Amino acid sequence: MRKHPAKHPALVLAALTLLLAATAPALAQADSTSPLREMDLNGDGNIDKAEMEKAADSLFDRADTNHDGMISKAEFKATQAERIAKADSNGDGVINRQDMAGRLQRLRDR
Ligand SMILES: [Ca+2]
Ligand SMILES: [Ca+2]
Repeated sequence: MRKHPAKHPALVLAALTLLLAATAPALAQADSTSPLREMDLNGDGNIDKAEMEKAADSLFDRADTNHDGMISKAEFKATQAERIAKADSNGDGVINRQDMAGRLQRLRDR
């Protein structure tokens, strides 16, 4: 029998890490064109608990590619690899400051 995700601290930590990794650029660049606006469903300029939970659910669902209700180590690694690939503009497998600045700019331009 599988453990419920809430009873598995490593999975909860993994989900929170995914959420923070996804929202940190948005929170750092909170302007009218940032992904923060996408999270702000009622447009009040703030992210309330319900909006954060919805964003977390969305991220969780994207990472849980086999839809078993849990993020496995492989799914977590795949999600992180996808994030690195999106930011790694020159394809050298690492993220430098220039890559990060470019990624933030692309998020702002969405
Ligand atoms: Ca809001
Ligand atoms: Ca899964």
